[in-house]
Amino acid sequence: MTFFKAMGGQAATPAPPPVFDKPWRTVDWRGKQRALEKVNKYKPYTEDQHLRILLHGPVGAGKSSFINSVQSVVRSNMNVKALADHSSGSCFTKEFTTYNVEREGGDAVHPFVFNDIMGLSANKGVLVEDVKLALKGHVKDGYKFNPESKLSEGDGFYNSAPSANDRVHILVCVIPADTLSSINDSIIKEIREIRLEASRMGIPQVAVLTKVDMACPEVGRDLKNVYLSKRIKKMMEQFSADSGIPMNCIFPVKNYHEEIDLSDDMDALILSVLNHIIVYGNDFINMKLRNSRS
Ligand SMILES: Nc1nc2c(ncn2[C@@H]2O[C@H](COP(=O)(O)OP(=O)(O)O)[C@@H](O)[C@H]2O)c(=O)[nH]1
Ligand SMILES: [Mg+2]
Repeated sequence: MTFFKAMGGQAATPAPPPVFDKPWRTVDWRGKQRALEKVNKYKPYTEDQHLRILLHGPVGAGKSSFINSVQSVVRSNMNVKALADHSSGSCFTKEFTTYNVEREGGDAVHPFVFNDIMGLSANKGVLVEDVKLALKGHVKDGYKFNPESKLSEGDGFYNSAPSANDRVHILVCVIPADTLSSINDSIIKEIREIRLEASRMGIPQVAVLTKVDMACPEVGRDLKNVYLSKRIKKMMEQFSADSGIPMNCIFPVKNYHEEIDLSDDMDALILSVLNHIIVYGNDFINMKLRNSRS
């Protein structure tokens, strides 16, 4: 690496290194089993309750890949039901679908579910109004989002009496690190709008910054560099400022996309965000439960 360049006989200032001396957030890279146990032990307070996690974000951000990754990590087995779209740019996820996560062994499911909403995009994504309906639990499984008009109350897919299981307990914004800087302003505006609506309902929110392997060469080389990379930290700070999501609720991950075997480093980051999602989402479930009893 050339740190010094001769310029008119004078040495130029050395380029600052792309990494910090110490990681700015700690990750237990060897704590996979502990993190997995935490996920496995999770049980909502009431028996038939489950925690509904709604993912939203631009098309191609890695929402489907994130669900796939969670399913793989939690089962300790690569998930072959590939939901991810390989030709990014189009809206692959068109129907509102609830995804279960199987327990290891495959004979039972975890008490948390995902919904992967069709990507936001400047002109043909899901309407913000529909996302708001989904947050409240008004959108039934199988509904095909229509970018031109919102789901109306008379529609067969409109759930007029959502149960505690139908409503969303945590909103997860998924954004791609590699193309973050070129995300359209109108998409950022939509993300803010959805976030504000969720805040009004008291729904907690986190953001997942995907594709960190593609956004920084140091991270691409070794995922353990994720909290050493100045570039990734800067991206997270910028997104935090733009979206209003605090830094401590933003988590970088690398999703499974081309790997054929599980990797402990990838799992550590995926399980870290999943455990935070479960804790925040469960707090909201309990808050709702207290309110309904008082
Ligand atoms: N390198 C890399 N590629 C990813 C990652 N996450 C997703 N991808 C790829 O990005 C593309 C879009 O992902 P997808 O999950 O379909 O995005 P969605 O539209 O938000 O559901 C796919 O080709 C994935 O394989 C990641 O963390 N790193
Ligand atoms: Mg998708």
